[in-house]
Amino acid sequence: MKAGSASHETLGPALLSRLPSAVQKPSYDRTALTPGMAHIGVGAFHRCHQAEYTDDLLSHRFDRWGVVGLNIRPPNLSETLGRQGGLYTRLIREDDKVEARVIGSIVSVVDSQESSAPALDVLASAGIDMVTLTVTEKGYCHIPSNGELDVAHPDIVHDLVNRQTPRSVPGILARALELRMASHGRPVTLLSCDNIPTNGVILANVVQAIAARRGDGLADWIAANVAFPSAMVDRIAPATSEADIETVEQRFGYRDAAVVVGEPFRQWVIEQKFAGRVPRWDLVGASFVDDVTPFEHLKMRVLNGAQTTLATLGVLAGHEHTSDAIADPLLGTFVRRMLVEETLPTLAPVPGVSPQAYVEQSLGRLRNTAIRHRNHQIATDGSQKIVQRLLNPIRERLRRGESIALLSIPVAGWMAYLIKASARFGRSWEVSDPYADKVAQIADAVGADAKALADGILAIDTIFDPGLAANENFRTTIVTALDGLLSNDPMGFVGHACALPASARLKQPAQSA
Ligand code: CS2
Repeated sequence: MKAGSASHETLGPALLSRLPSAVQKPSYDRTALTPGMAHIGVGAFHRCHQAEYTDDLLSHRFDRWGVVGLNIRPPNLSETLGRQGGLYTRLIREDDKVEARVIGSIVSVVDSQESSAPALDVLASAGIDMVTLTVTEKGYCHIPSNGELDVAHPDIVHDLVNRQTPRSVPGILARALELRMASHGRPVTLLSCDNIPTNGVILANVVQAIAARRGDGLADWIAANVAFPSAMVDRIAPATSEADIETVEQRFGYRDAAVVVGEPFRQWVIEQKFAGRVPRWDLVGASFVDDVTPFEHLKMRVLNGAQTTLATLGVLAGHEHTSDAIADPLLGTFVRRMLVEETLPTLAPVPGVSPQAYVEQSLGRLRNTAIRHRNHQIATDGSQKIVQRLLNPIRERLRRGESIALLSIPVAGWMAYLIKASARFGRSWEVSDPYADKVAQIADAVGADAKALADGILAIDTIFDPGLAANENFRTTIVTALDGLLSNDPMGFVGHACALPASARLKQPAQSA
Protein backbone atom coordinates (compact mmCIF):
# COMPACT_ATOMS: atom_id res chain seq x y z
CA MET A 1 0.00 0.00 0.00
CA LYS A 2 1.36 3.37 -0.87
CA ALA A 3 1.93 5.74 2.04
CA GLY A 4 -0.43 8.68 2.05
CA SER A 5 -2.75 6.99 -0.38
CA ALA A 6 -6.10 8.74 -0.63
CA SER A 7 -7.92 5.48 0.06
CA HIS A 8 -6.88 5.54 3.69
CA GLU A 9 -9.19 7.27 6.11
CA THR A 10 -7.67 9.74 8.56
CA LEU A 11 -7.89 9.03 12.29
CA GLY A 12 -10.71 10.89 14.03
CA PRO A 13 -13.66 10.26 16.38
CA ALA A 14 -15.65 8.63 13.58
CA LEU A 15 -12.96 5.99 13.11
CA LEU A 16 -12.69 4.98 16.79
CA SER A 17 -15.32 2.26 16.62
CA ARG A 18 -13.73 0.78 13.49
CA LEU A 19 -10.08 0.65 14.55
CA PRO A 20 -8.31 -2.68 14.00
CA SER A 21 -8.30 -4.80 17.15
CA ALA A 22 -4.51 -4.53 17.38
CA VAL A 23 -4.91 -0.85 18.23
CA GLN A 24 -6.07 -0.09 21.78
CA LYS A 25 -8.52 2.77 22.14
CA PRO A 26 -9.95 4.90 24.94
CA SER A 27 -12.22 2.86 27.21
CA TYR A 28 -14.07 5.97 28.45
CA ASP A 29 -16.63 8.21 26.81
CA ARG A 30 -14.64 11.09 25.34
CA THR A 31 -17.75 13.11 24.63
CA ALA A 32 -18.32 13.44 28.40
CA LEU A 33 -14.88 15.01 28.98
CA THR A 34 -14.55 18.69 29.79
CA PRO A 35 -11.32 20.65 29.82
CA GLY A 36 -9.73 20.62 33.28
CA MET A 37 -6.15 21.34 32.39
CA ALA A 38 -4.05 22.92 29.69
CA HIS A 39 -0.71 21.85 28.31
CA ILE A 40 1.71 24.24 26.61
CA GLY A 41 3.97 22.62 23.98
CA VAL A 42 2.14 19.67 22.46
CA GLY A 43 5.14 17.89 20.96
CA ALA A 44 6.09 14.23 20.78
CA PHE A 45 7.17 14.15 24.42
CA HIS A 46 3.87 15.42 25.82
CA ARG A 47 1.87 13.10 23.61
CA CYS A 48 4.01 10.14 24.69
CA HIS A 49 4.13 11.00 28.37
CA GLN A 50 1.75 13.27 30.31
CA ALA A 51 -1.13 12.79 27.84
CA GLU A 52 -0.74 9.01 28.15
CA TYR A 53 -0.78 9.15 31.97
CA THR A 54 -3.93 11.27 31.75
CA ASP A 55 -5.46 8.79 29.32
CA ASP A 56 -4.67 6.02 31.85
CA LEU A 57 -6.31 8.09 34.58
CA LEU A 58 -9.43 8.68 32.51
CA SER A 59 -9.75 4.93 31.94
CA HIS A 60 -9.02 4.09 35.54
CA ARG A 61 -11.26 6.59 37.24
CA PHE A 62 -13.32 8.72 34.97
CA ASP A 63 -13.09 12.42 35.75
CA ARG A 64 -13.37 15.63 33.78
CA TRP A 65 -9.63 16.01 33.21
CA GLY A 66 -9.58 16.60 29.48
CA VAL A 67 -6.50 18.43 28.20
CA VAL A 68 -6.53 21.58 26.07
CA GLY A 69 -3.35 21.46 23.98
CA LEU A 70 -1.73 24.84 23.31
CA ASN A 71 1.13 25.66 21.01
CA ILE A 72 2.71 29.10 21.18
CA ARG A 73 5.53 28.11 18.78
CA PRO A 74 5.40 26.07 15.56
CA PRO A 75 4.18 23.60 14.53
CA ASN A 76 0.56 24.41 13.97
CA LEU A 77 -1.71 21.95 15.76
CA SER A 78 -5.00 22.54 13.97
CA GLU A 79 -3.58 20.92 10.81
CA THR A 80 -2.78 17.65 12.58
CA LEU A 81 -4.28 16.93 16.00
CA GLY A 82 -7.06 19.46 15.50
CA ARG A 83 -8.27 17.75 12.31
CA GLN A 84 -8.25 14.44 14.19
CA GLY A 85 -10.37 15.72 17.10
CA GLY A 86 -7.31 15.52 19.37
CA LEU A 87 -6.84 11.78 18.74
CA TYR A 88 -3.47 10.29 17.84
CA THR A 89 -1.69 6.97 17.83
CA ARG A 90 1.03 6.31 20.38
CA LEU A 91 3.38 3.52 19.35
CA ILE A 92 5.62 1.87 21.91
CA ARG A 93 8.55 0.27 20.15
CA GLU A 94 11.34 -1.96 21.30
CA ASP A 95 13.49 -3.58 18.66
CA ASP A 96 10.95 -5.56 16.56
CA LYS A 97 7.99 -5.19 18.98
CA VAL A 98 5.28 -2.60 18.36
CA GLU A 99 2.32 -1.77 20.59
CA ALA A 100 -0.27 0.72 19.32
CA ARG A 101 -2.82 2.73 21.24
CA VAL A 102 -5.00 5.68 20.37
CA ILE A 103 -4.86 8.29 23.12
CA GLY A 104 -8.00 10.32 23.82
CA SER A 105 -7.07 12.72 26.63
CA ILE A 106 -6.50 15.82 24.45
CA VAL A 107 -9.98 17.24 23.94
CA SER A 108 -9.11 20.33 21.91
CA VAL A 109 -6.14 22.20 20.52
CA VAL A 110 -5.44 25.92 20.32
CA ASP A 111 -2.85 27.53 18.07
CA SER A 112 -1.43 30.69 19.57
CA GLN A 113 1.69 31.26 17.50
CA GLU A 114 0.65 34.57 15.91
CA SER A 115 -0.65 36.15 19.09
CA SER A 116 -0.79 35.07 22.70
CA ALA A 117 -4.49 36.00 22.98
CA PRO A 118 -5.92 32.51 22.30
CA ALA A 119 -3.51 30.94 24.81
CA LEU A 120 -4.36 33.59 27.42
CA ASP A 121 -8.08 32.89 27.03
CA VAL A 122 -7.51 29.23 27.89
CA LEU A 123 -4.96 29.75 30.66
CA ALA A 124 -7.06 32.40 32.39
CA SER A 125 -10.32 30.47 32.24
CA ALA A 126 -11.93 29.33 35.50
CA GLY A 127 -12.24 25.72 34.30
CA ILE A 128 -8.47 25.23 34.12
CA ASP A 129 -6.98 24.11 37.43
CA MET A 130 -3.70 22.70 36.18
CA VAL A 131 -1.24 23.84 33.50
CA THR A 132 1.55 21.48 32.44
CA LEU A 133 4.41 22.61 30.23
CA THR A 134 6.98 21.10 27.88
CA VAL A 135 8.50 24.16 26.23
CA THR A 136 12.14 22.96 26.04
CA GLU A 137 14.94 24.18 28.25
CA LYS A 138 15.30 27.50 26.46
CA GLY A 139 11.56 28.26 26.73
CA TYR A 140 12.05 29.39 30.34
CA CYS A 141 14.26 32.33 29.26
CA HIS A 142 16.46 31.71 32.26
CA ILE A 143 20.21 31.91 32.60
CA PRO A 144 21.34 28.26 32.66
CA SER A 145 24.27 28.89 35.03
CA ASN A 146 22.14 30.46 37.82
CA GLY A 147 18.43 29.88 37.04
CA GLU A 148 17.47 33.58 37.08
CA LEU A 149 15.31 35.31 34.45
CA ASP A 150 17.41 36.50 31.50
CA VAL A 151 16.25 40.12 31.38
CA ALA A 152 18.36 40.69 28.24
CA HIS A 153 16.40 38.01 26.31
CA PRO A 154 14.63 39.83 23.44
CA ASP A 155 11.22 38.28 24.27
CA ILE A 156 11.56 39.24 27.93
CA VAL A 157 12.60 42.79 26.97
CA HIS A 158 9.44 42.90 24.85
CA ASP A 159 7.18 41.40 27.54
CA LEU A 160 8.33 43.76 30.27
CA VAL A 161 7.08 46.67 28.17
CA ASN A 162 4.07 45.01 26.50
CA ARG A 163 2.47 43.12 29.36
CA GLN A 164 -0.86 42.53 27.59
CA THR A 165 0.68 41.02 24.46
CA PRO A 166 3.44 38.76 25.78
CA ARG A 167 5.57 36.46 23.61
CA SER A 168 7.64 34.45 26.07
CA VAL A 169 6.44 31.56 28.23
CA PRO A 170 7.14 33.46 31.50
CA GLY A 171 5.41 36.56 30.07
CA ILE A 172 2.35 34.60 28.95
CA LEU A 173 2.03 32.82 32.30
CA ALA A 174 2.45 36.07 34.28
CA ARG A 175 -0.24 37.72 32.17
CA ALA A 176 -2.59 34.71 32.51
CA LEU A 177 -2.16 34.81 36.28
CA GLU A 178 -2.85 38.54 36.28
CA LEU A 179 -6.10 37.87 34.38
CA ARG A 180 -7.03 35.10 36.85
CA MET A 181 -6.34 37.41 39.78
CA ALA A 182 -8.52 40.14 38.25
CA SER A 183 -11.43 37.81 37.41
CA HIS A 184 -12.34 34.57 39.23
CA GLY A 185 -9.22 34.37 41.42
CA ARG A 186 -9.06 30.55 41.33
CA PRO A 187 -5.78 28.90 42.38
CA VAL A 188 -3.78 26.96 39.81
CA THR A 189 -0.80 24.63 39.61
CA LEU A 190 1.85 25.30 36.96
CA LEU A 191 3.71 22.03 36.46
CA SER A 192 6.92 22.12 34.44
CA CYS A 193 7.70 18.87 32.65
CA ASP A 194 10.96 20.01 31.08
CA ASN A 195 14.36 18.55 31.69
CA ILE A 196 15.87 21.27 33.81
CA PRO A 197 16.88 20.80 37.41
CA THR A 198 14.48 22.20 40.01
CA ASN A 199 12.22 23.02 37.09
CA GLY A 200 9.46 24.23 39.42
CA VAL A 201 11.82 26.62 41.16
CA ILE A 202 13.04 27.99 37.84
CA LEU A 203 9.50 28.41 36.54
CA ALA A 204 8.52 30.22 39.76
CA ASN A 205 11.66 32.42 39.49
CA VAL A 206 11.00 33.57 35.95
CA VAL A 207 7.25 34.13 36.41
CA GLN A 208 7.73 35.93 39.73
CA ALA A 209 10.56 38.06 38.31
CA ILE A 210 8.10 39.42 35.74
CA ALA A 211 5.25 39.73 38.25
CA ALA A 212 7.45 41.62 40.71
CA ARG A 213 8.14 44.27 38.06
CA ARG A 214 4.36 44.86 37.68
CA GLY A 215 3.94 46.10 41.25
CA ASP A 216 0.15 45.62 41.33
CA GLY A 217 -0.01 42.93 44.00
CA LEU A 218 0.44 40.17 41.42
CA ALA A 219 3.57 38.73 43.01
CA ASP A 220 1.78 38.37 46.36
CA TRP A 221 -1.30 36.86 44.73
CA ILE A 222 0.90 34.31 42.96
CA ALA A 223 2.71 33.46 46.18
CA ALA A 224 -0.66 32.72 47.83
CA ASN A 225 -2.54 31.04 44.97
CA VAL A 226 -0.13 29.37 42.55
CA ALA A 227 1.97 26.24 43.07
CA PHE A 228 5.07 25.45 41.03
CA PRO A 229 5.98 21.83 41.81
CA SER A 230 9.18 20.38 40.39
CA ALA A 231 8.94 17.15 38.45
CA MET A 232 11.18 14.55 36.91
CA VAL A 233 9.81 13.24 33.62
CA ASP A 234 11.21 10.37 31.61
CA ARG A 235 10.46 8.58 28.38
CA ILE A 236 12.53 8.60 25.22
CA ALA A 237 10.27 9.93 22.47
CA PRO A 238 12.11 11.28 19.42
CA ALA A 239 10.58 13.70 16.94
CA THR A 240 8.09 11.87 14.72
CA SER A 241 9.33 11.04 11.23
CA GLU A 242 7.44 10.40 7.99
CA ALA A 243 8.49 6.74 8.39
CA ASP A 244 6.53 6.57 11.68
CA ILE A 245 3.41 7.93 9.97
CA GLU A 246 3.87 5.35 7.21
CA THR A 247 4.27 2.56 9.78
CA VAL A 248 0.81 3.29 11.16
CA GLU A 249 -0.67 3.52 7.71
CA GLN A 250 0.87 0.28 6.51
CA ARG A 251 0.25 -1.78 9.65
CA PHE A 252 -3.16 -0.49 10.65
CA GLY A 253 -4.64 0.95 7.49
CA TYR A 254 -5.37 4.52 8.54
CA ARG A 255 -3.59 7.84 8.21
CA ASP A 256 -2.47 9.69 11.36
CA ALA A 257 -0.49 12.92 11.03
CA ALA A 258 0.12 13.11 14.79
CA VAL A 259 1.67 9.69 15.49
CA VAL A 260 4.24 9.51 18.27
CA VAL A 261 6.76 6.79 19.02
CA GLY A 262 8.23 6.05 22.43
CA GLU A 263 10.10 3.36 24.34
CA PRO A 264 8.39 1.07 26.90
CA PHE A 265 10.00 2.77 29.91
CA ARG A 266 8.25 5.75 31.47
CA GLN A 267 8.56 7.57 34.78
CA TRP A 268 7.05 10.68 36.35
CA VAL A 269 7.99 11.88 39.83
CA ILE A 270 6.11 14.99 40.94
CA GLU A 271 6.70 17.18 43.95
CA GLN A 272 3.62 17.09 46.17
CA LYS A 273 2.94 20.81 46.15
CA PHE A 274 -0.32 21.73 44.48
CA ALA A 275 -2.83 24.57 44.37
CA GLY A 276 -6.45 23.70 43.58
CA ARG A 277 -7.62 20.39 42.13
CA VAL A 278 -5.06 17.89 40.93
CA PRO A 279 -5.38 14.93 38.56
CA ARG A 280 -4.56 11.75 40.52
CA TRP A 281 -1.74 10.65 38.24
CA ASP A 282 -0.35 8.82 41.29
CA LEU A 283 -3.12 6.25 40.77
CA VAL A 284 -1.70 5.32 37.37
CA GLY A 285 2.03 5.04 37.92
CA ALA A 286 3.29 8.55 38.70
CA SER A 287 4.84 9.18 42.13
CA PHE A 288 3.97 12.15 44.31
CA VAL A 289 6.96 12.82 46.60
CA ASP A 290 8.23 15.51 48.96
CA ASP A 291 11.55 15.99 47.18
CA VAL A 292 12.26 15.19 43.53
CA THR A 293 15.91 16.29 43.68
CA PRO A 294 17.53 12.83 44.00
CA PHE A 295 15.33 11.48 41.18
CA GLU A 296 16.07 14.35 38.84
CA HIS A 297 19.83 14.25 39.51
CA LEU A 298 19.88 10.52 38.81
CA LYS A 299 17.92 10.87 35.59
CA MET A 300 19.65 13.96 34.21
CA ARG A 301 23.18 12.87 35.06
CA VAL A 302 22.85 9.21 34.05
CA LEU A 303 20.29 8.87 31.25
CA ASN A 304 20.47 12.41 29.85
CA GLY A 305 24.23 12.66 30.49
CA ALA A 306 24.72 9.46 28.48
CA GLN A 307 22.46 10.75 25.69
CA THR A 308 24.35 14.04 25.36
CA THR A 309 27.68 12.20 25.43
CA LEU A 310 26.62 9.70 22.77
CA ALA A 311 25.05 12.48 20.70
CA THR A 312 27.99 14.86 20.42
CA LEU A 313 30.72 12.20 20.35
CA GLY A 314 28.46 10.13 18.11
CA VAL A 315 28.27 12.93 15.55
CA LEU A 316 32.06 13.36 15.69
CA ALA A 317 32.36 9.60 15.03
CA GLY A 318 29.85 9.72 12.16
CA HIS A 319 26.90 7.97 13.84
CA GLU A 320 23.31 8.96 13.06
CA HIS A 321 21.31 7.73 16.08
CA THR A 322 21.85 7.05 19.78
CA SER A 323 21.52 3.32 19.16
CA ASP A 324 24.26 3.49 16.49
CA ALA A 325 26.57 5.43 18.80
CA ILE A 326 26.13 3.07 21.76
CA ALA A 327 26.66 0.05 19.50
CA ASP A 328 30.11 1.46 18.70
CA PRO A 329 32.28 -0.56 21.15
CA LEU A 330 34.47 2.44 21.89
CA LEU A 331 31.63 4.83 22.70
CA GLY A 332 29.64 2.14 24.51
CA THR A 333 32.62 1.40 26.76
CA PHE A 334 33.39 5.06 27.25
CA VAL A 335 29.91 6.03 28.32
CA ARG A 336 29.58 3.19 30.82
CA ARG A 337 32.96 3.98 32.40
CA MET A 338 32.12 7.65 32.60
CA LEU A 339 28.80 6.95 34.34
CA VAL A 340 30.10 4.31 36.74
CA GLU A 341 33.42 5.89 37.64
CA GLU A 342 32.63 9.58 37.62
CA THR A 343 28.87 10.24 37.59
CA LEU A 344 27.51 7.70 40.09
CA PRO A 345 29.71 8.86 42.99
CA THR A 346 28.17 12.35 42.70
CA LEU A 347 24.62 11.07 43.33
CA ALA A 348 22.73 10.99 46.61
CA PRO A 349 20.92 7.72 47.36
CA VAL A 350 17.55 7.45 45.64
CA PRO A 351 14.85 5.55 47.55
CA GLY A 352 14.41 2.07 46.10
CA VAL A 353 16.98 2.46 43.31
CA SER A 354 20.27 0.63 42.84
CA PRO A 355 22.49 3.14 41.00
CA GLN A 356 24.46 0.46 39.17
CA ALA A 357 21.24 -1.24 38.03
CA TYR A 358 19.90 2.14 36.92
CA VAL A 359 23.00 2.66 34.75
CA GLU A 360 22.56 -0.74 33.12
CA GLN A 361 18.85 -0.16 32.59
CA SER A 362 19.56 3.25 31.02
CA LEU A 363 22.22 1.86 28.69
CA GLY A 364 19.78 -0.90 27.71
CA ARG A 365 17.16 1.73 26.85
CA LEU A 366 19.66 3.58 24.67
CA ARG A 367 20.42 0.37 22.76
CA ASN A 368 16.77 0.05 21.63
CA THR A 369 17.18 0.02 17.84
CA ALA A 370 13.51 0.79 17.16
CA ILE A 371 13.90 4.26 18.70
CA ARG A 372 15.41 6.34 15.92
CA HIS A 373 16.65 9.19 18.10
CA ARG A 374 18.95 11.35 15.98
CA ASN A 375 22.19 12.49 17.57
CA HIS A 376 21.65 15.93 16.08
CA GLN A 377 18.24 16.17 17.77
CA ILE A 378 19.76 15.46 21.19
CA ALA A 379 22.69 17.79 20.51
CA THR A 380 20.20 20.59 19.75
CA ASP A 381 20.33 23.33 22.43
CA GLY A 382 23.26 21.58 24.11
CA SER A 383 24.15 24.86 25.85
CA GLN A 384 20.88 24.55 27.78
CA LYS A 385 21.55 20.92 28.72
CA ILE A 386 25.19 20.57 29.74
CA VAL A 387 24.89 22.33 33.11
CA GLN A 388 22.52 19.77 34.63
CA ARG A 389 23.85 16.77 32.72
CA LEU A 390 27.61 17.30 32.95
CA LEU A 391 28.77 20.48 34.65
CA ASN A 392 26.96 19.92 37.96
CA PRO A 393 28.54 16.48 38.53
CA ILE A 394 31.88 17.93 37.42
CA ARG A 395 31.56 20.70 39.97
CA GLU A 396 30.89 18.20 42.74
CA ARG A 397 33.87 16.08 41.79
CA LEU A 398 36.18 19.08 41.69
CA ARG A 399 35.00 20.14 45.11
CA ARG A 400 36.01 16.73 46.42
CA GLY A 401 39.31 16.69 44.56
CA GLU A 402 38.25 13.87 42.23
CA SER A 403 39.20 13.30 38.59
CA ILE A 404 36.99 14.72 35.85
CA ALA A 405 38.98 13.21 32.98
CA LEU A 406 35.95 11.38 31.55
CA LEU A 407 33.11 13.83 32.26
CA SER A 408 35.09 16.66 30.69
CA ILE A 409 35.19 14.84 27.34
CA PRO A 410 31.48 15.32 26.49
CA VAL A 411 31.72 18.96 27.65
CA ALA A 412 34.53 19.41 25.12
CA GLY A 413 32.34 17.31 22.80
CA TRP A 414 29.62 19.95 22.98
CA MET A 415 32.24 22.63 22.18
CA ALA A 416 33.69 20.63 19.29
CA TYR A 417 30.19 19.98 17.94
CA LEU A 418 29.51 23.72 17.71
CA ILE A 419 33.03 24.69 16.62
CA LYS A 420 32.95 22.24 13.71
CA ALA A 421 29.68 23.79 12.58
CA SER A 422 31.36 27.20 12.18
CA ALA A 423 32.61 28.59 8.86
CA ARG A 424 36.17 28.49 10.18
CA PHE A 425 35.96 24.67 10.24
CA GLY A 426 34.12 24.23 6.97
CA ARG A 427 30.62 23.88 8.49
CA SER A 428 30.58 20.14 8.95
CA TRP A 429 26.86 20.15 9.86
CA GLU A 430 23.91 22.39 10.67
CA VAL A 431 23.36 23.12 14.35
CA SER A 432 20.59 24.65 16.41
CA ASP A 433 21.69 26.17 19.70
CA PRO A 434 21.16 29.69 21.13
CA TYR A 435 24.96 29.89 21.60
CA ALA A 436 25.92 28.60 18.15
CA ASP A 437 26.64 32.09 16.77
CA LYS A 438 28.65 33.06 19.81
CA VAL A 439 30.83 29.95 19.52
CA ALA A 440 31.19 30.50 15.76
CA GLN A 441 32.38 34.08 16.42
CA ILE A 442 34.95 32.78 18.91
CA ALA A 443 36.15 30.18 16.40
CA ASP A 444 36.38 32.84 13.67
CA ALA A 445 38.36 35.11 15.95
CA VAL A 446 40.84 32.68 17.49
CA GLY A 447 41.27 29.93 14.90
CA ALA A 448 42.07 26.30 15.63
CA ASP A 449 44.02 26.57 18.86
CA ALA A 450 42.23 24.49 21.53
CA LYS A 451 43.40 26.64 24.43
CA ALA A 452 42.25 29.89 22.82
CA LEU A 453 38.94 28.29 21.84
CA ALA A 454 38.36 26.92 25.33
CA ASP A 455 39.32 30.28 26.91
CA GLY A 456 36.74 32.02 24.75
CA ILE A 457 33.95 29.51 25.38
CA LEU A 458 34.59 29.11 29.11
CA ALA A 459 34.18 32.89 29.42
CA ILE A 460 30.46 32.55 28.54
CA ASP A 461 29.31 33.03 32.13
CA THR A 462 25.66 32.28 31.46
CA ILE A 463 26.74 28.65 30.89
CA PHE A 464 29.96 28.33 32.89
CA ASP A 465 29.58 30.04 36.22
CA PRO A 466 32.70 32.08 37.05
CA GLY A 467 33.73 29.78 39.96
CA LEU A 468 33.85 26.76 37.67
CA ALA A 469 35.42 28.62 34.76
CA ALA A 470 38.25 29.81 37.02
CA ASN A 471 39.09 26.31 38.22
CA GLU A 472 42.50 25.41 36.76
CA ASN A 473 41.92 21.64 36.79
CA PHE A 474 38.74 22.12 34.87
CA ARG A 475 40.33 24.45 32.33
CA THR A 476 43.32 22.25 31.59
CA THR A 477 41.23 19.09 31.37
CA ILE A 478 38.85 20.76 28.95
CA VAL A 479 41.71 22.09 26.79
CA THR A 480 43.24 18.60 26.57
CA ALA A 481 39.89 17.05 25.65
CA LEU A 482 39.06 19.75 23.12
CA ASP A 483 42.45 19.43 21.50
CA GLY A 484 41.91 15.67 21.21
CA LEU A 485 38.40 15.96 19.81
CA LEU A 486 39.37 18.59 17.23
CA SER A 487 42.32 16.49 16.03
CA ASN A 488 42.15 14.28 12.96
CA ASP A 489 41.50 11.28 15.20
CA PRO A 490 38.92 12.27 17.79
CA MET A 491 37.94 8.68 18.54
CA GLY A 492 41.61 7.80 19.01
CA PHE A 493 41.62 10.39 21.78
CA VAL A 494 38.44 8.96 23.36
CA GLY A 495 39.92 5.46 23.12
CA HIS A 496 43.07 6.59 24.85
CA ALA A 497 41.10 8.26 27.67
CA CYS A 498 38.93 5.19 28.00
CA ALA A 499 41.69 2.60 28.05
CA LEU A 500 43.30 4.37 30.97
CA PRO A 501 42.54 2.43 34.20
CA ALA A 502 40.84 4.51 36.89
CA SER A 503 43.89 4.15 39.12
CA ALA A 504 46.05 5.78 36.44
CA ARG A 505 44.00 8.95 36.62
CA LEU A 506 45.60 10.82 39.49
CA LYS A 507 43.46 12.40 42.14
CA GLN A 508 43.39 16.12 41.57
CA PRO A 509 43.99 18.44 44.50
CA ALA A 510 40.70 19.84 45.84
CA GLN A 511 39.84 23.28 44.51
CA SER A 512 36.86 25.50 44.83
CA ALA A 513 34.39 25.07 41.97
C1 CS2 B 1 16.96 14.07 25.15
C2 CS2 B 1 15.70 14.02 26.01
O1 CS2 B 1 16.71 15.56 23.34
C3 CS2 B 1 17.14 15.42 24.48
O2 CS2 B 1 17.71 16.31 25.09
O3 CS2 B 1 18.07 13.83 25.93
O4 CS2 B 1 14.60 14.49 25.30
C4 CS2 B 1 15.43 12.62 26.55
O5 CS2 B 1 15.14 11.72 25.53
C5 CS2 B 1 14.34 12.60 27.59
O6 CS2 B 1 14.71 13.45 28.66
C6 CS2 B 1 14.07 11.21 28.11
O7 CS2 B 1 13.18 11.28 29.17
